Parts: sequence; structure tokens; C-alpha cells
Amino acid sequence: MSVLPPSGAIVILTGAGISKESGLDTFRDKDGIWSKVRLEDVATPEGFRRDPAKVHGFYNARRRHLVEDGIVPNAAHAALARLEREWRGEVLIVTQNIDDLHERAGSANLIHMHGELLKIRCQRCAQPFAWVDDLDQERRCPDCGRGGTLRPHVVWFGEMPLEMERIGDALAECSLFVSIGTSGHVYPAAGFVQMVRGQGRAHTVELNLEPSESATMFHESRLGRASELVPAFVEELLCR
Ligand code: BJW
Repeated sequence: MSVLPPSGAIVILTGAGISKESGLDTFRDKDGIWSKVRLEDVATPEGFRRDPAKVHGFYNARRRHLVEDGIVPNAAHAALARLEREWRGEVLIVTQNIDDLHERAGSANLIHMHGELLKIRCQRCAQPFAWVDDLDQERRCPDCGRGGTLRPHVVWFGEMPLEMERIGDALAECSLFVSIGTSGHVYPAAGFVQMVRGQGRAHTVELNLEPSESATMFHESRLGRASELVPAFVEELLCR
């Protein structure tokens, strides 16, 4: 990592693993979310059309857990917020997570590429807005007044992730790409490391509990819990 310029741009990709130690389930681990519900039922537009009540129930439960069960950012979220504050160049976090733990830890330059649990949107008006309550099919859109049009502001399989152009530009320009707590199963995020390697400039690092699907694509891989690996990695970067 000695080649990293002192003010080089850093892009950090985060996944469910970074929030695990805050008490939020991952998806594909043994006890993960996909071991309890079928993703075809709750994370596809077809599933939502088939059974909106089931999908609302799934996201209502996760929203309540996030808001009411004392879920707070952990040392990994805090370390990334510190990096953004203290690094001389740009630090952009691209998270696949729909929780709000990065912003609660103090990160500001942040893209939620798979949406946000604490927002909903009307399928007619399209504009997302903040939401902490349960949602159901009866609820009317406060803007257009139609019923049955509100949905969670999340990106399901087959839908285009958010802000892809901005992400593509940041990946093309960064000097360091770090992937934290993601299994590398879901595209396009799983392909970011290849995009960065294709440009040939940036150093790439994976911090994860176990090697991801794309582990061999990274220059460097460190295995362990995010709450330990990330603060140590940030300290190393800031004290070079
Ligand atoms: C720890 C830890 C600790 C644990 N410390 N680490 C065939 C081939 C290729 C692609 C496709 C294909 N068929 C379809 C596709 C595309 C599809 C896709 O990728 N499918 C694959 C399953 C094959 N992708 C899409 O449809 C996406 N859209 C799209 O591609 O649009 C077209 C497009 C074209 C061109 C350019 C751009 C776009 C949309 C994907 C939407 C994903 N949505 C979800 C659910 C919605 C949000 C929600 O409800 O929360 O997003 S799925 C779910 O997976 C969620 C997550 O964000 C996402 C990624 O999961 P993540 O974060 O990696 O979690 P896990 O559980 O998999 O991994 C956790 C990791 O942490 C593990 O490695 C652990 O070891 C580790 N860990 N504890 C550190 N303490």
C-alpha cells in the first residue's frame, strides 16, 4: 500500500457483514435472512406484485428491529467515519446495506446503492421520503393521494441499483478500493473489484470474516471480524 498517494481517493464498499456485530442479520450466512425467507418472495418486484402484504410484513419487521431494538453503529462504522474526517483526499462509502448505521456513525459521503429501510416511495410519484412506521397496502400516498402505490425504497433483484453513474466514476478515479463484509454474490457490487482492477491503478483490499466469491481478485485480503479489522486498517492508513 506504499503506492497510495497521501490524498488519493478511497472508495469503500460495505455489505451486511459490517452491521452483523450491531445485531443485524446477514443474508447468506448459515443463520442469515435467506435461510428464513425465500428471496423470490420478498426481494423481487414479482414477489411484491404476488403478495404485497408478505413483503410489507418482511420490511416492517426489519424496520422495527432497526428502530426499536437498540441497534447502534459498531467500531467498524465509527472507524470509517473517522477515515472520512481525517483522510486528506475523498472517501466515498458505497453501501449495499439499507440500514442507517453509517450515517448514524457520522459518515456523510455515502451512497445507498440498494436503497434505505427508513424511506418509502410512491410508485406513481417516485420521490422517496422518510418513514419509520409500519407500511401496508391501504396507506395512501401523502403526495398524490392514491392507495396501494407505496413500497419500500429498496432495490430488489432485477431492479437497477441507485447512483450507478456516480459509483462508476468514483471507481474509475480511486487509488484505493476496500470491500468490507460482503459475500460477493450480488452484482453489480460483486463486479466492482474487477472494474477497479481493469483500470489498473488502484490498490484493492478485502476485509471479511471469510474469503468472498471474488477474494482472489483483490491484491490483499484480511480475514476477521469487521469491528476489529476495520479500526486497525483505518489506523494503519492514517498513520502511514
Ligand atoms: C462478516 C461478519 C463480520 C459476517 N465481520 N464480515 C446471473 C449472473 C450475474 C448476475 C445476475 C445473474 N442473474 C441475475 C443477476 C443480477 C442480480 C444478481 O446479482 N443475482 C445474483 C444472486 C446472481 N442482481 C440484480 O438483480 C441487481 N440489479 C441489477 O443487476 O440490475 C441490472 C444492472 C445492469 C448493469 C449494471 C447495473 C445493474 C439488484 C440486486 C439487488 C439486491 N437486493 C438485496 C435485497 C434488497 C435490500 C434488503 O432487503 O436488504 O440486497 S439482496 C441482498 O444481497 C441485499 C444485500 O445488499 C445484497 C448483498 O449481500 P451482502 O451484503 O454481500 O450480504 P451476505 O450475507 O451475502 O454476505 C455477508 C458477508 O459478511 C459474508 O461474506 C460473511 O462472511 C461476512 N461477515 N459477519 C466481517 N462480523
